Amino acid sequence: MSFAEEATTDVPTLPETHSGIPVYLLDKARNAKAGVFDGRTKPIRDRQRLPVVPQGIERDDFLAALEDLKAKMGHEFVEINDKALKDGWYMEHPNTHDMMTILDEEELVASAVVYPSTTEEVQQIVLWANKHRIPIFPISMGRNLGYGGAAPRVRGSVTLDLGKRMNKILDINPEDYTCLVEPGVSFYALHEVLKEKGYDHMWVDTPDLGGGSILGNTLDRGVGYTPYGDHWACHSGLEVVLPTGEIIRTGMGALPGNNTWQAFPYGFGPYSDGLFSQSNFGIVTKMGMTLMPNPGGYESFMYTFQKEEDLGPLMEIIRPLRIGMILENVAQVRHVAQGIAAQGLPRSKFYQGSGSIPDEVLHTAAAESPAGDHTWAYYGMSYGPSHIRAYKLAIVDAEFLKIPGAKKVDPSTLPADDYYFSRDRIAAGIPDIHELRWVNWTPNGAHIAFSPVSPIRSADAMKLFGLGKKLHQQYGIDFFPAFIVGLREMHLIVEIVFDRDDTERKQAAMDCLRDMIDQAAALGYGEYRTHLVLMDQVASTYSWGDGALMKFNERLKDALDPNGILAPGKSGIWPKRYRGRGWEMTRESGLVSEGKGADGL
Ligand code: EUG
Repeated sequence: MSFAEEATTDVPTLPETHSGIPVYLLDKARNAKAGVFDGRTKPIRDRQRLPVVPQGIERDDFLAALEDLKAKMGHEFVEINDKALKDGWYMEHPNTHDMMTILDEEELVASAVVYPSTTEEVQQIVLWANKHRIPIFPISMGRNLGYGGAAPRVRGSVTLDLGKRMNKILDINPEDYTCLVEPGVSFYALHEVLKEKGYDHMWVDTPDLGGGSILGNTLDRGVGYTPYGDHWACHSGLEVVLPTGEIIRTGMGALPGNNTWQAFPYGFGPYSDGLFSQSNFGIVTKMGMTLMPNPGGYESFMYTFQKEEDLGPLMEIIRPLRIGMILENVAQVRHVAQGIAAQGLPRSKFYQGSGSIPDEVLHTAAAESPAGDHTWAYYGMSYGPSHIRAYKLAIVDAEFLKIPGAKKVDPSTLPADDYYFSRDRIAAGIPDIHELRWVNWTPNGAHIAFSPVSPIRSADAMKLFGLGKKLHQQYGIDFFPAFIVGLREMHLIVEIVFDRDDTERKQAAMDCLRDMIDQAAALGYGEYRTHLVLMDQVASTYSWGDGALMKFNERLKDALDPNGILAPGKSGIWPKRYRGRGWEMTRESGLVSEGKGADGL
């Protein structure tokens, strides 16, 4: 199928497929799809690097092992990845590779994909991997876009697509406001089921795009935008298959017959859940999640600020209000550049030059946009009945308007498809697909994120903003920063949008990312999450005490996964068999992801 043919198929919906779009977003998704395929020039290419066999096993042994796996799982539930790589798009994404690849597209690819249907089948796969010493890489739904998508870190790993057949909402407790989900339940899906069941007293917190797995996003410590936006902090209880095949339940889940697994996250003894977050120490097959009570009313607000330097004083205003819960939700402070790009038009409509798009061009475009010219926009929401909101909103208004030139945007002046209304829905727990629009900025648009954490302070915001801007200009990349304000910290998310068929621009993006990571670390900032290709570098910045934390992680890895089969290299944690063989990706290793072999094979 050519991409032109792909473009004509309709968008899959829920519940027709677990990863589909809810019907209320179908038209929006169709438009998004048309936009994506309009800007696509990258052909579907024949594979150059077949067969894909993980290092350390002979091809024939590997094929025999796959036959063994098929016999265990059923032939139809094991697929060899030897066809042309189709990138698809957000709603029809691949599980074989990173659809937004920053490397050569055949670098980070699975050798095969297996579809387990139960925790016991996951256990069988793990035992199989140990027997044959084959690296496996679990994904929930594979939408970790900007951080590697569905791709494994080690080329030729066998991907466990958990979500395809493990996508049940196992429990919803309308009294405790909790649920228990499998890996294949998306934010879209849970939101739909809550509606269907008439549970409008409970909200699910959603990220910008709702197609991701709740379990996967939470394990990766992703964010959403209600007061429950820190997903990891809101989860309660895991079921995990360890790399040697044992199954455990954490927290209260360890107590047979308990009814508090989703209500009390800690249980008794060491709190183990953290070991399974952003790690390669286990495969999570069930997760408890808390749901937010419907606050009985809500109201979005948007303020704009004129100058780049307004960011500093704005942060000083936000911090006490946020910690004091007058600002109640995880808000975004967005740069106008991303606001312009979120209109969904290609960059060429605004500017044809090379180098970073000039500020004047952005301001000219902003002046013509419904919200008017600005540099920063704060999107927030106030919750509760109107008299409660009025109290909080008056404080926010008085404080924000202390910044000269600050404006409160009147939503009634905005068109119905304005980005504002997407933020409004998301902060009210209604998942959307609007955010995708800015990938149309370049042909074959893809994105990769730089995501450092800092306190909510003027000095920190200005340092990180300045560093990012300088390096983007140096590499001729458009700068899309957005601050996501947690409670006492913020995640700066810088999305580099690139043409994934343009080798030179991909190299520039990589160089810029590597410089940003190093220079931020030199100032004391580290990333909360990163792309597969940057994990070694980011892990190396967390080096206090002569790398004591990584040594600890490696000890755990060796104890829990002696054969080093589970997601080798994830978060920079390499099993013993791989260490000292050049598997780490660094500036020097360039765009090569593989080392030389694995010990004992
Ligand atoms: C966003 C994107 C992220 C992330 C947090 C928030 C939002 C973008 C790609 O990574 O980690 C608008």
